[in-house]
Amino acid sequence: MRALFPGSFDPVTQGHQDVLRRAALLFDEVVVCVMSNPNKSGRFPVAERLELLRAAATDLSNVTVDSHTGGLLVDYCRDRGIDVVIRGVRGGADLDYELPMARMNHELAGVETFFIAADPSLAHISSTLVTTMNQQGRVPER
Ligand code: COD
Repeated sequence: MRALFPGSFDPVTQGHQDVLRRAALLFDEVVVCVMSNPNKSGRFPVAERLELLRAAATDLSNVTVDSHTGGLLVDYCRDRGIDVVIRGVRGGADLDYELPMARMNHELAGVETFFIAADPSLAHISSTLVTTMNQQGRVPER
């Protein structure tokens, strides 16, 4: 079965990579796709996000990298015969955000959402935190 892991990936983090690696073990094919979240103003150009994603996915042979910045996620799925969307869940706030989208994607196109629980050691990592640390020239010790 083919699955889509959509995100802003602005930039891709260890948390995203962990979800991607675990999804790649479960599904025949995973498309990881940079999409635009209207609630977030982009930090990195899409081309740069794609480059970082490709580097993160080099050792995952069943993963392909793509971008889609116009139209709905369900249209992307429908056009490519994708029935499952993968999302990572760090905690309750993620679920509150994800559940209405999951229900809507199912209602609109029968697309199911597969939730992967964040690794507790990576659950605090976000693109925003990583960017702030990098801007300050700081690298986490582990
Ligand atoms: N550990 C585990 N999972 C994590 C971690 C972590 N440390 N950090 C992030 N994640 C998960 C997130 O919960 C999410 O599931 C996924 O990784 C991607 O995260 P982000 O922050 O890069 O991406 P989002 O959440 O901003 O997603 C952007 C989308 C556009 C995909 C989303 O907003 C969406 O699906 N919108 C629906 C509207 C639509 O159809 N858009 C289409 C635009 S073309």
